[in-house]
Amino acid sequence: MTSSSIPALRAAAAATVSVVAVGAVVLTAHTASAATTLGASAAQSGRYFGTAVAAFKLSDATYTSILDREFTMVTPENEMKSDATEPQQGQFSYGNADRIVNHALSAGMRIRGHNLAWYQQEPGWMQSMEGAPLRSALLNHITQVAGHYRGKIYAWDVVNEAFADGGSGGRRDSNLQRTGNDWIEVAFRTARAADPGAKLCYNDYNIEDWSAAKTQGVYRMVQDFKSRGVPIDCVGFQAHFGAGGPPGNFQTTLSNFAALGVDVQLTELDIAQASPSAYAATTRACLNVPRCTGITTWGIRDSDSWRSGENPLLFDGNGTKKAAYTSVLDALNGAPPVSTTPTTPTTTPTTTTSAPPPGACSATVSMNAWNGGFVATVRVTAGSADLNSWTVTLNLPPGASVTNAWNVQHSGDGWSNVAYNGHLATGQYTEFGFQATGSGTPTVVSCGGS
Ligand code: 9MR
Repeated sequence: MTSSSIPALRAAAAATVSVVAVGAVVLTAHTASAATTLGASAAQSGRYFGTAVAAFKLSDATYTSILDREFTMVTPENEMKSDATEPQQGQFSYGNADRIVNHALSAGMRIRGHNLAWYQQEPGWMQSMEGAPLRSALLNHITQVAGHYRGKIYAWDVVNEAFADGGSGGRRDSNLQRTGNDWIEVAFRTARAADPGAKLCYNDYNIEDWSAAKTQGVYRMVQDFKSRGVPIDCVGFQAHFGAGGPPGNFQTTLSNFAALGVDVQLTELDIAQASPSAYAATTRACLNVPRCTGITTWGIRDSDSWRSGENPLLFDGNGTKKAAYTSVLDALNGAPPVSTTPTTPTTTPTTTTSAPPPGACSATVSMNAWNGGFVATVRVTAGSADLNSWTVTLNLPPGASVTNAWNVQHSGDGWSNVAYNGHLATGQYTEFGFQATGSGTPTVVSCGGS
C-alpha cells in the first residue's frame, strides 16, 4: 500500500492549503504536525479513529466521502451479528458484511468484527435452543464466521454484553449463559483457533465507571482470564454517554484494565447533545492511557445514529462537522507525538533487531503467526538524532506475499514512513504493520533515516 492509497493522508495533504475567493493560495492555521482528519490525527500517536458503518449506506456519496476521508477503522453496525451471518442454522450469509469489509480494506481501513456471541440479535433458530446443542451451535458459528474473515479482522468483539446491569456484578441471564459459566472462555478459545491473527475483545456498556458493580465484575473476569491463560487481548468500552459525558473516573477504569495486560478501546462512542467538552474529556481519557489504542464513534452523522433524537455524533445530518468534531480533533492533535504503547502479541512473539547506525534508527519485528500467514508489527526507534523520515529494509521469508499494510508505504524491500509518522525525536518510536501469506519471520536488513 502506498501513502496515496490511504484516504486520511490524502485528505491531510490536500487540506494544508486552501484557495480563497480572490484566487490567492494561503496556508491554513494548522501547524506542520497538526493533522486535519480524525484518522490522521489519531495515527500521530499510533491510534485509530473508527466508526460504525451500515452496508446499505455505502451507496450514499456524502456518507462514504466522510467515511473515507476521516476514519481508519470500521465496525459493521449490524451485518456481522449472528442473525445476519447465520440466518438459518448452518447456512451462512456474508453479503452485507463482505460489502463493508471490502470497502474498508480497499480504502486502507481496518475492521473491528462485531460480534461473534451476543444474547441479542440471535437468529430465531438460536433463540429457541438451550444447553449442549446451543453450545455446539455457538462454537460452530464462531468457527465459521471468524474463519470466513480470517486474516482480515483487526479485533473481534468475541462476546458482547454478557454482564448484568445493576448491582450484582454478575453475569446476565441468557440462553448462552445457561449453557454453563465457562461459555465465554470457550468462545474466546474457539475464536483464537479460527483467526489467530485477530485481537480478541470483550465488549460491554456501562463499564466505564470504575465504582460500578458491573465494571468490577468484568474486571474480575478479565483478571481471571489473564491469570489462567484464556486468550483475551482487549476490552471494548462502548461509551454510550449521557449529556454529561464520561464518568470522572473513566481514565482510571481504562488504566486499571490496561494494567491487567489487555488493550482497551472506546468502541461505540456517542454523547447526548455532543457537548464539545464532554467529547474532549472522553478523547483525553483514552489518549492518557498508553494501551488505549483507538476510538470508534457509533455512526457518522447524527442522522445515522441509533439515538438520532439526541444528536450525539460528530457530524450533523448534512455531514457538516460539529463543534464536537473540532474538540476531538484538537485533543487528538494534542497527544504526545508517538505512542509508548507496546502492541499485544496474540501469539508468542519472536523478535529480530538491527543495530542502529549512529543518528539513524533501529527496527524490531514482532510476529503473530498462524498456519499459512502472519501479521508483522515493525517498531522503528530513532537513534541519537531526531528524524524527519525513515526507511526500513526488510527481508521477507521466501514465498511470503504481503496482502495488507498500515502506517507505512512500501516498495519492494523498502518500507518508509507516511506523512504522519516520519518525525521521530531521539529515542521515540512508531510502529507499522503488515499482513502476509506464507511462513517464517521477516528480518531487518537496515534502518535508515534523515
Ligand atoms: O446500532 C445498532 C442498531 O442499528 C440495532 O438496531 C441494534 C440492535 O440491537 O444494535 C445497535 O448497536 C448496538 C451494538 O450492536 C451493541 N451495543 C449497543 C448498540 C446500540 O444499541
